[in-house]
Amino acid sequence: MTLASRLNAGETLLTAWSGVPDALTVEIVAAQGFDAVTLDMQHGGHHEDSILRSIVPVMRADRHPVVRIPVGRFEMASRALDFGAEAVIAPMVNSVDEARRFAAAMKYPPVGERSWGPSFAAPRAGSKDPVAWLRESNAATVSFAMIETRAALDALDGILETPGIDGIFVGPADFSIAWTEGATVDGKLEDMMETVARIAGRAKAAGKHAGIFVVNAAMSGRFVEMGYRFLALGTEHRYIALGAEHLLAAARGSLKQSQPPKASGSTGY
Ligand code: 3PY
Ligand code: MG
Repeated sequence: MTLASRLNAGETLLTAWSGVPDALTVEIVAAQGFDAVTLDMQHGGHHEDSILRSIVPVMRADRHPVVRIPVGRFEMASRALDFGAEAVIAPMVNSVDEARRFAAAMKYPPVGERSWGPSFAAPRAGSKDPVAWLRESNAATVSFAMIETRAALDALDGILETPGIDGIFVGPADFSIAWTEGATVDGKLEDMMETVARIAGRAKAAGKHAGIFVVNAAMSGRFVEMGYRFLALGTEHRYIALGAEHLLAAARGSLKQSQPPKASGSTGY
């Protein structure tokens, strides 16, 4: 099943968020039980070469490869798809014009202007039929436009109506900066949650997917209730820190339990 077909079926999918630009690290992340792995070129260290190589362990682990491109680098969206990504997340899509340019890079004609050349993607997917690839790719790929500014919120309905845009993805950290006019950064900010819920509602009404970066994993259920179905949890820094914290707490707890009782002060003589 493709990421697109699972989202279309209404499944809730959890994606890992990778910023360490190494296929060996991505291989470890892909083995952890997420449904997808998102390789981050915006704030993470991923670059063209690491994307090209890191998609392989994601596919081998039977996870969906997703790429977040840097701001405005829509040509990289086409390249990510040509390398085998199933979905692309474009940050800071603040206008209908930007949404159109993103969609143009994501979809083959007649919807968009994506140029032909799935030179890695087709063999990696085992496809030998170029016409079938052309026919099926537009529906099999997912374009997520990030909503993370007030301008994007104002343009939301136009972005959602743009042909070739399959969904929106909320960046709550940037959105909180916009919401508070630069006073704070807090992706959990209660004050903006009603609007975050409304964004998912408007996506649903437009027949499009809604995704969000989840800063506090315990809020995941609340986001699903709002209508979000593609939830990102990350990053490797966090996975390593949480794993180390867990192991050290277990080890230190067991050390305390196995300490011999404190000496009573008696010398025993
Ligand atoms: C944000 O929260 O602004 C993001 O872009 C998530 O990575
Ligand atoms: Mg952001």
